[in-house]
Amino acid sequence: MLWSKVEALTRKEIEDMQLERLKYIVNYAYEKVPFYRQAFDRINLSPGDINSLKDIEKIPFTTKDDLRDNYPYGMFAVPMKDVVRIHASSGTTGRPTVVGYTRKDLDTWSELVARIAFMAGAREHDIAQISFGYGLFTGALGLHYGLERIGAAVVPVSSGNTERQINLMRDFGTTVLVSTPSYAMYMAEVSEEMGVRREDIRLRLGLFGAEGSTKEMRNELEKRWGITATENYGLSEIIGPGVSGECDEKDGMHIAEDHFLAEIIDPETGRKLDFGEKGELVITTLTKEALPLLRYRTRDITSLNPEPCRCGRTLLRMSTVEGRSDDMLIIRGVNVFPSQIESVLMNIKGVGPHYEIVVTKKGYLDELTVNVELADGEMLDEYRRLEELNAIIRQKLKTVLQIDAKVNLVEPRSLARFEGKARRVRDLRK
Ligand code: DLL
Repeated sequence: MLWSKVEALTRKEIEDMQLERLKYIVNYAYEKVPFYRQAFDRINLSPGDINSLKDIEKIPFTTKDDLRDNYPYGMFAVPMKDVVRIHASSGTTGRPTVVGYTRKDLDTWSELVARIAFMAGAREHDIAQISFGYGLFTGALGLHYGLERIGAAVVPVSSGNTERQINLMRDFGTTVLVSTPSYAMYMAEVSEEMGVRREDIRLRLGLFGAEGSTKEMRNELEKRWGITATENYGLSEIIGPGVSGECDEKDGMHIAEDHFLAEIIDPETGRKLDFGEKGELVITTLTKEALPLLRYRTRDITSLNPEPCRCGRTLLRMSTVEGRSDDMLIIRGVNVFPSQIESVLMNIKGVGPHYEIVVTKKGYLDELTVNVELADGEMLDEYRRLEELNAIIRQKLKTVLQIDAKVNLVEPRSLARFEGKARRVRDLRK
């Protein structure tokens, strides 16, 4: 079942709609945002030069630095009297990225989150526990209003206080869990420790997002909770959650193409890549009022699939994000994504889903260390089995990454747990 007819338009229909909206938004951004006027004027580009979807390639990219340079409201296209909500993403360094919404933007946002939640299987009879942190982060309020729009009963518990989360989940009969995948994993562990029985929990669906997770990690979440685990994607700059999400086929995340035009580029050269090719996702907002962004570089690495889905939807699907281009580690000259390491670990029996990646420098040489928790702590007493397991992991990592890694098998529950976005990489080289 579709939430909206737009989800099953033909490619021609969706592209016609996109072109019309693209022309409008380019004009709008040029007229209302000095940053864009200058960027166009600098290269002698006029909004009237955009007459086909391909013409978008004439437009320069927008980056996170542009938003930071215009902190806080410099890229807004409307006066503050028309802004009704502000969010921000903290980032690890420097100024936060500030985003604004008009009333219409909020309406679009709720609609798009409703769409991805419905697509994943959420319905009006559901009880949805939002375990994202409420605040400037777009995750909690985004899912909150989207799920309300579907008619689900929203429980705005926020993140943290994990035992309480589990108690509420049991007592309130939560059926849909909204959180990061890493927090859902942590919650599963706490629930097991509390001795909560499966039959006392009614959870059936996970809406997971805001950070990368491998298919293997989501399979593990399905097993532990006895649920369907879906993932969805978004970023504050573009709107927050609601940019794309999986349907119940769980074979790529359908992009809301009526509101966002997606491209894939080579992050090194900026050259546009074809369907199926892996590169950096670039998004143009087609309908945003407060903060229109043209060709925004998300830094997220993915690919696009135009094949209609078995679910009947025709919206482009983006693959699970492999990582952010700025998360990519270069170790002894080799590109390594943390997600590759996660995939390897999740396929090995005997280790759990909690791990940490540490990169150091010894002399001139980079060293990669992977700390991973044993599933069963008793193994620590059996030197030979430990050595065998360690050798297997090292060998599999080497096959996938092409470099040697040091592996430490550590006690269950000894590594950090996360209530929001996980931070699994420590790069100590700088
Ligand atoms: O994380 C928006 C969101 C909230 C999406 C809740 C889904 C659910 P930011 O805090 O601005 O916004 O972070 C955006 O998070 O550029 C990606 O690098 C990463 N990210 C978000 N969803 C996924 C995902 C929200 N499904 C940044 N897979 C993005 C991988 C994701 N990375």
